[in-house]
Amino acid sequence: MGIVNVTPDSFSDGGKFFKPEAAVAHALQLVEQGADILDIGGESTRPQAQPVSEAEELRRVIPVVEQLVGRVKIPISIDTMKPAVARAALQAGASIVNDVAANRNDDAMWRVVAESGAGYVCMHMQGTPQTMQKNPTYTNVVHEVEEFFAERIARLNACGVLPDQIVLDVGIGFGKSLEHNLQLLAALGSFTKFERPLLLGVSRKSFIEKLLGTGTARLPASLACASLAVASGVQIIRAHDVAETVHAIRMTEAILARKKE
Ligand code: 7PJ
Repeated sequence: MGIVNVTPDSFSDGGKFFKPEAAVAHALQLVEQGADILDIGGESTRPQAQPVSEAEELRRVIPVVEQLVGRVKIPISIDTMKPAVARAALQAGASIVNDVAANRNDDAMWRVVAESGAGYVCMHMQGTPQTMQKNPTYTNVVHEVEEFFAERIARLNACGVLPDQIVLDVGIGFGKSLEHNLQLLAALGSFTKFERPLLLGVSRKSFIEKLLGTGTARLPASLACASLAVASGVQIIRAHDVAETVHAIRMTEAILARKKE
């Protein structure tokens, strides 16, 4: 899943692809590099990012979705916390809703997903982007994320979202300390028990520098996580560096295919 940020303030490539034409050109480049899904986002969810109005988010992402739909064959995902943005993007031809705010309480987003039959990425977050990194606290982060998935799958089903529509994501960096992130990465295999595809987003995230030191290049460690994730049963890797990530995944898969049972 290649990341297409249409934002002026995303932490890693903020501003670069803010104009629709630039975002579309970047997305097409990610397709050439081997992306199987494009994830279009118009609101930064980095810690303490300022919320974006619905009108502004629609203005950012809908032209990009519209232009890509006619030009790429792969599925387009909309990275949004807003039901109205999800609905408009699906109407424009997107087919997956990537919901980092799946810990919400109201069901408006889920009704949009149920009505459309779209794919739905259910990501775990403790808190909100504004508060999540203040003091993330868990008794057992792996168990708590598992409980969250079980509870959300039941709630989604009650809203008419079928199990087949759901992808699960532990939400690395969303209300998690370095230790929490590492424990979740070590336990990725345990989330396969839900028998749903797993998605992982680690690309260029700040926990890498927390472990390895400030100023460390983030790509090598991102690739290490991607490889480990694939070996643990994760099917979708959300990445900025698509060419490099595809190579890391292909190598991992080639080795896994030769593993003796
Ligand atoms: C994730 C995401 C993630 C999913 C972002 C960033 C922050 N969506 N959107 N999973 N991260 N599903 O790219 O670092 O981990 S935005």
